[in-house]
Amino acid sequence: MAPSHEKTSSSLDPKSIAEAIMAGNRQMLARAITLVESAKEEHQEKAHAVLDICLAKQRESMVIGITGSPGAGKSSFIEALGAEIIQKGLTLAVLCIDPSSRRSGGSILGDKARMEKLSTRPEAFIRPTPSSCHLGGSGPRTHETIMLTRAAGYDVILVETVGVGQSEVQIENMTDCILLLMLPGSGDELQGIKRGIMEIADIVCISKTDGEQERSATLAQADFEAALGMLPPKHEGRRRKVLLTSALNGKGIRESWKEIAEHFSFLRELGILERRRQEQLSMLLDGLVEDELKKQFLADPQVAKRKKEIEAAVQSRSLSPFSGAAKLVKTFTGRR
Ligand SMILES: Nc1nc2c(ncn2[C@@H]2O[C@H](COP(=O)(O)OP(=O)(O)O)[C@@H](O)[C@H]2O)c(=O)[nH]1
Ligand SMILES: [Mg+2]
Repeated sequence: MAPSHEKTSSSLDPKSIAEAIMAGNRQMLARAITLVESAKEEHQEKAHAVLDICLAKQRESMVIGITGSPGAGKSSFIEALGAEIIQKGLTLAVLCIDPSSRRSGGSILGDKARMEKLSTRPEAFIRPTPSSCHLGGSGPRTHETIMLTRAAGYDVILVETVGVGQSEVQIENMTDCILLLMLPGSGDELQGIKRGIMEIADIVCISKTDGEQERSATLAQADFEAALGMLPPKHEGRRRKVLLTSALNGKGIRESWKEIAEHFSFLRELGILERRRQEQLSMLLDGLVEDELKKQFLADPQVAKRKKEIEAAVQSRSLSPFSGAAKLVKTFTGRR
């Protein structure tokens, strides 16, 4: 028999895995995340069983999205902010779901290197973008990973993500606070920023405001404040701040944490935090049901066959897309 420390998550039952995670076993947490990210059905089933247990034991954890374009300085900012968080006596998990890391290959190492000090700290757990993304696996399953890290008891969970496209909505649905990192730029450049990402930000930090950038940064700060002022408030009664930061010399890092902590006090005092989390779970359920239904529908051979016929009928204008869609869905539901 293999010594117990060599036991892989695949040789353990879900209950043992969940208990090990909740007892603070980091290796087991890492393995469970791998299980969650696996595309294999048997792994998924097991992962779900682990999640069922873990969901009942969620720590309140502050879940914070750190978002911004590639190169904005997110990883470096997290390294600096992480040190501040640990100094406050809190434990920290960092989840990186930066899709640009995938595209450029080697930069996963880059991210880890940028969190060099943090990655050696026992208080910090760092999970870079999974390699399964390269291998055509399921890709990062951030919701599940957050649930596992919350069960593991981390006080703070930082999620590094590029704020582009669909991920905007996703990150909004799984975090309590979104910190947007922007490079110091002029008002003209500001026009190019997607409105969507500004709308979901709770805190804006202008990064790399050291050296030659120091002076232009103050202008950028005013521009960003003006831009935020034109947007409707994200939470009534809470003004969104724009801070000047530098991961290089530590400027604004303490203030950033202070702002995050204040944001959480605000959410807690008004009962928003708990309400949001309930909503997030419902939204997750809805989304998963939708995905599953779509998957089953599209995988159905009868549907595939009928779809061709209906499509041809629609294209030849002998059937409207409206009646066609109703017919096609009926092929699926009528048999159940
Ligand atoms: N001068 C300066 N450079 C920085 C700062 N933060 C990050 N950088 C540099 O900007 C580049 C991108 O940083 P990184 O943290 O990987 O950005 P990410 O892609 O958003 O995670 C790296 O070369 C960093 O060394 C900063 O505060 N000041
Ligand atoms: Mg990065």
